[in-house]
Amino acid sequence: MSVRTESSEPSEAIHRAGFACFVGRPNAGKSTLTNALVGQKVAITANQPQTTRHTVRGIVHRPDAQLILVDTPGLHKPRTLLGQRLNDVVRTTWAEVDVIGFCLPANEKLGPGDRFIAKELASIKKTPKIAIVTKTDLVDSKTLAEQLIAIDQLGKELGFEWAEIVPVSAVGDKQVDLLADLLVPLLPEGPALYPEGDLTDEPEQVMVAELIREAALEGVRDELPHSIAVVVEEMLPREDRPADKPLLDIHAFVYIERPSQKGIIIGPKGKRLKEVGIKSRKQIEALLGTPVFLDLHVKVAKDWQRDPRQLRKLGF
Ligand SMILES: Nc1nc2c(ncn2[C@@H]2O[C@H](COP(=O)(O)OP(=O)(O)OP(=O)(O)O)[C@@H](O)[C@H]2O)c(=O)[nH]1
Ligand SMILES: [Mg+2]
Repeated sequence: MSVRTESSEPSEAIHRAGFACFVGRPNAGKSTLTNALVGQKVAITANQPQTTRHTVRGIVHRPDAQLILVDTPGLHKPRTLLGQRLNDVVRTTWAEVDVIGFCLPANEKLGPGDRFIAKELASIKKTPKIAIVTKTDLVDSKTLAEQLIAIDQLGKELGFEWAEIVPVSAVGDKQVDLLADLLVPLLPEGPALYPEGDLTDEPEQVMVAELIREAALEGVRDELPHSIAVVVEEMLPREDRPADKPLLDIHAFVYIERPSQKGIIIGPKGKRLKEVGIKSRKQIEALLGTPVFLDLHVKVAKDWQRDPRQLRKLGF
C-alpha cells in the first residue's frame, strides 16, 4: 500500500492573478527589478535616465499566482512632447493595476521628484502601495535604515500608509523573492491571464528594436541617449536556406535627431555602429534562438522628440 501525503489539495488552493506596476524617478532601477523578478531580460536597462519609453509587461509564473509586472517609464518633469507622452502612459497605468510599487533608490536621498510622485500616488486611494527601496547593495545599513524611516515619514506626511516598505537589490539578488511574496497577496483571486511560459507580451519586433537601442545607448552621453530611437523595419527568414541552417534577416533603423549626431553613433570608420550591431545581434540571437543577419542604418528624424508626426511614425 502506498501512502500519499500532499500538503494542500491543488483544487482548493487559492490562485491569484493580477497586475503590479513599478513607478519611480528615471534610473531608480524599475526595469532591472522587473527583469530580476521575471528571471529573464524583458526590459532594457541603462545607467541613464529615461531608458524605458513604453510600458513593458513581465510575467512571473508561480504555483499560487501569476504576477504581471508593468514596468513604466520613469516619471519626470517633461521637457519635450515625448516626455509628456511618457508621463501620460505612467498615469494611465496606475488606474489599471492591483498594486503599485514605488521604487526609490537606497543611495539617493528623497528629493522633490520622489515627493512629486508620492503626492500623486496619495490621490489614488483604492490601490495598495508598496515602497520598494532599490539598489541596497550600494549603501551601508545605517543609510538604508535612514531611508526606510524617511519613506515611512513621507507616507505619513501625505496621509497614507505604505502596505509594505521593502528593501531589495536586483543586482545582488537580495529580497527579490520576498518582494514577489509580498505582492502576490495583494492580487485578486483568479486564474492565470497569460499562457504558461510567456514571460512578456512584447512583440518580438519591439524587443529586437529595444535590444538594439540598449546597445546603442552604451557609452553615449548628454542629450544623445534621448535622441536615439530604433525601429525594426523588417524581419524575414532568408530564402533558400537549408532547414537546419536558418538565417533571419533583420533590417533596422537607428534614428537620431540631428545630422551632427550621426558621426558619434557611427564612430570612426563605422566602428561604433559595428560594435552596436555585434553586441545586439548576440542578444537577439539568444532571444529568438536563431542565427541573425542584422542590417543597421542610421537616419536623421529631425527633432523627433518634439514633433507629433515623427513621434507617431516612431510608435509613440
Ligand atoms: N548596484 C545596483 N545597481 C542597480 C540595481 N538596480 C538597477 N541598477 C542600475 O541602475 C541603473 C538604472 O537601472 P534601470 O533598471 O534601467 O532603471 P529604470 O528605473 O528602469 O530607469 P528608466 O527606465 O530610465 O526610468 C542601471 O545602470 C542599473 O544597472 C541594483 O539593485 N544595484
Ligand atoms: Mg526602465
